Amino acid sequence: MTKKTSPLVVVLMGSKSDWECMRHAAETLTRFEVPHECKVLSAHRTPRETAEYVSKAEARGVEVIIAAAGGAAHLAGVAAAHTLLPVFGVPMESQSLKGLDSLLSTVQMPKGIPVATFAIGEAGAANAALFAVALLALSDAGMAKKLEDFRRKQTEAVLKAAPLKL
Ligand code: RP5
Repeated sequence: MTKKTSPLVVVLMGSKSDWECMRHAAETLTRFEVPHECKVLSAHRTPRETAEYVSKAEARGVEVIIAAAGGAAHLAGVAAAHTLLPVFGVPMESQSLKGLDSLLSTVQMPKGIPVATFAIGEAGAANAALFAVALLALSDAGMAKKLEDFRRKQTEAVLKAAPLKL
């Protein structure tokens, strides 16, 4: 977390083994000074604790839940079932199917309980955080300015790069 204020965004992950990837979400939130909390809870290994934690998030002032899991990745869907908050799913790359299993498990939510699903792995982790920033920026002019600056610098970096010799 960047500051000792209550978290606006939760980065939930199914296992400690997801952290190496999900730190890209946390680092992005830190860069934008978004108060956040990172938590390991599993839909199948700690089902009761997951339900309890997610159910209480909105009352704590959380506005977005980012949920990452791999394999039969039901964490984001389970989280979404226990809250009205927007849930962003990040599929983790898995050993056997390279994250295709995680992607399909996360994205293919039946009608009624949505999970906004991002790309597999690091890009998804960072983009889920950027999307959370965009959502917060709708009601926070300071955040909108930071996002604008980030986009501008990103564009400048591409344009400044040395031309490739093709
Ligand atoms: C999922 O199972 C986790 O989200 C993780 O991506 C995957 C493997 O977990 P570990 O066996 O490494 O704890 O629940």
